[in-house]
Amino acid sequence: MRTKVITVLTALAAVTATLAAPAAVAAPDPQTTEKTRVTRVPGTEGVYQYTGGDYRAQAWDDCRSGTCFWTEFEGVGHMWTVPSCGRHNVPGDFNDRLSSVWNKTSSVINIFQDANQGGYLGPVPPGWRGNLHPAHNERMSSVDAVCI
Ligand SMILES: [Ca+2]
Repeated sequence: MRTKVITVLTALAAVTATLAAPAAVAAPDPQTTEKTRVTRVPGTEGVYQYTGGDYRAQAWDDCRSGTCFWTEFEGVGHMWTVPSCGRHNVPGDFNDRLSSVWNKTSSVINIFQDANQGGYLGPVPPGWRGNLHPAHNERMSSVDAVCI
């Protein structure tokens, strides 16, 4: 079992950063900063579990490449990275729970409310980062990442 642990130091104030702003490293504040442990979940590719006192700390920076989805708004909570281009069902623990996304690829990611690409919700354009549309929040069950 391979475990990846990343230490994230973030101030709670970073959560209020605007969506349009580039990912910035907030200055650590000893009053509000705690260590967050990010652990790869075995058995499901691209799934990371956030634990620790500030598990809600902003996690945009943890999305290294590909397309990342989070279980809460503003890139916090648990993160799932789409494993490759093509069609994928959302892993079980994330089904109907995803709320924000960062598409770091150069292709469109189409999202669907049902498994196996049923019930098209809409596209996530290349480079787009932010919260899912309120009507799509916690409904997503599959994706189709366009291969280019
Ligand atoms: Ca669904």
